[in-house]
Amino acid sequence: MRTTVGIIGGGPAGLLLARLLHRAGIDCVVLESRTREYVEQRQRAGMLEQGTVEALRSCDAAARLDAEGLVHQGIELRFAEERHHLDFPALTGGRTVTIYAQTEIVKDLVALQLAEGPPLLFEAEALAVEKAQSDAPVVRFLHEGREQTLTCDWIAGCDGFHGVAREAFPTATSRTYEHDYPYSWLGILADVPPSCEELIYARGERGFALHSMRSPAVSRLYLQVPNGTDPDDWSDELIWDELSARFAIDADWTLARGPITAKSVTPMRSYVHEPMRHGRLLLAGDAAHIVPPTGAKGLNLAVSDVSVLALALTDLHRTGSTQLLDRYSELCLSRVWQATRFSYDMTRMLHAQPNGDAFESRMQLARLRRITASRHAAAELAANYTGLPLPV
Ligand code: RFL
Ligand code: PHB
Repeated sequence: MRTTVGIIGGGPAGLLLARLLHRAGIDCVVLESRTREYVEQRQRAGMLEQGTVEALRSCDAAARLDAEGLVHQGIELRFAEERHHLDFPALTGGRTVTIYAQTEIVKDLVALQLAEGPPLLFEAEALAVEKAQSDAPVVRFLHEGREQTLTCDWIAGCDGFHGVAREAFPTATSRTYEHDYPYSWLGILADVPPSCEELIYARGERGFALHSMRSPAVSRLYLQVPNGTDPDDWSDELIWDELSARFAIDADWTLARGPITAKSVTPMRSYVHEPMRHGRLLLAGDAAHIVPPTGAKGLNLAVSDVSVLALALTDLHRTGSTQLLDRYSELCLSRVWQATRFSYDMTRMLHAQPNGDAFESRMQLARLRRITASRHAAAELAANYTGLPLPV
């Protein structure tokens, strides 16, 4: 098989890149190791920056998002038995965020791609990227029981954190930066209308909790839990009791309960791989970087990476210039590091320290008080949360 851009991974990064390239008249093939059902059901992100919504609109992939997405004007910070609303449009000159599940973005992009192209192969597992520094790099992959090769002009490694693309980078010129956090998130989906209009980020001595949602009928909630927690150790009743305790504020507010339909534990990690390009292999999304979910940046970064990549490949296709491609890694990493910093700061500000460090606890409160007392500090949070501008 031969194509112009070989895309490894059919998550949001790979699927959106394929859509953007297809619309620009550049042929590509997407190889996805899992089944269609699996990628369409994988529960993950839900909060989209305005730029992410605009990127999906730009390639006519936002019809259902525009009909069903919930536009939010801000978030609530809850701490020390106080609630504080951050008004994003007022703080950012009109920017908002949108709740629309990653599962739905994936379903929309898969349906478009199967209907309009380019080729999308499920159960096609990339084994390795070879000859990345030549003019004809190759993906070796397994499909329908036999090993095959896809020869490309360019390869996009959109295969997530556990993918194989990153392995093709030589260790001598690669650097990784990592930070693990001493806690995880227990996430649930529940068939109950959200008890809030906007997301609530709650900090307290019992630990962090987040109230999010998927639709007017489905809530998504998270609890800070110790690393290594087995979700089966948490009964539904225990989860609701703990969530109620962490969000407790006054007699006027109660958390509505309902049947829990999914439950899982996610560890928290920051990770950046530099550079994001080696020869004709370019990494995008979780394949190159991971952030803890507190800042809601992972999916949004995947979208901004592929927006830059599509622009660079389109520029090459139209003008023959590799100027943008040559700066791909540098352009993406500037935004990646800002999102890494923001996610780290949000995480550190809101989670209880497992060792009960009293000084750290006071620092968290001081940071939160600064944000709620100073319009300048609140505007800084709002600018990062709603999304910094694309580097191009
Ligand atoms: P993905 O989604 O992991 O997709 C990679 C795809 O590559 C496939 N693959 C391979 N295919 C072929 N050959 C191989 N060898 C392959 N190896 C892997 C995989 O099957 C998969 O389909 O990466 P991508 O596209 O870069 O997208 C990144 C996002 O999924 C991720 O950053 C977000 O989900 C992170 N995240 C959040 N991000 C946000 O922006 N806002 C949020 O509100 C938010 N909440 C979250 C989150 C992540 C969470 N978890 C579970 C980690 C909440 C949670 C709980
Ligand atoms: C979600 O809706 O899954 C979500 C929202 C905001 C976050 C993390 C996850 O910070």
